Amino acid sequence: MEKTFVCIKPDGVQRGLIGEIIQRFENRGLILCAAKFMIVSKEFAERHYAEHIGKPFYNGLVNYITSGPVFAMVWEGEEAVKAVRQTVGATKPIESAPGTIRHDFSAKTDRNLIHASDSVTTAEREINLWFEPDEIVTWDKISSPWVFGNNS
Ligand code: FUP
Repeated sequence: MEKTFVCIKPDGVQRGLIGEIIQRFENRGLILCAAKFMIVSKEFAERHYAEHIGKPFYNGLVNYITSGPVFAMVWEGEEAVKAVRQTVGATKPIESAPGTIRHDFSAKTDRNLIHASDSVTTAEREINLWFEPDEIVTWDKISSPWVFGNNS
């Protein structure tokens, strides 16, 4: 099954939304494989956001992600990258669909609460950046066949 990387940004942590966000992914039947509560250094933030270097919002973005603790996670499931992005919602909260995390809890792009990998390739890069292999737990969740099972 596919794995994806998710990070609850400092505003999500400060606003007490860790539990709510985890609940939404669990509700979809996704499987938690890794989790880490940490403060991101400037150097680490620059590696994570390397694709955005030079963009007008880059410095602010690095300041934002380093401004307090974050909660980093790996979630697994069929089409986990797409499923998580759908639950997270569009980058700009004002354009995100009702029912998504960004719609339901945020108001502007500078405080959009959460990061999620945008492709399988990005997910692999981000998981390897944020977690050591022995921090990732691959396990059989007994409810998974009731979520990801096939009728064949
Ligand atoms: P997303 O994948 O939805 O988190 O969005 P991007 O990877 O495109 O952007 C990463 C972060 O950069 C966003 F969460 C917020 C910030 N950003 C801006 O501040 N302004 C922009 O125009 C685009 C992104």
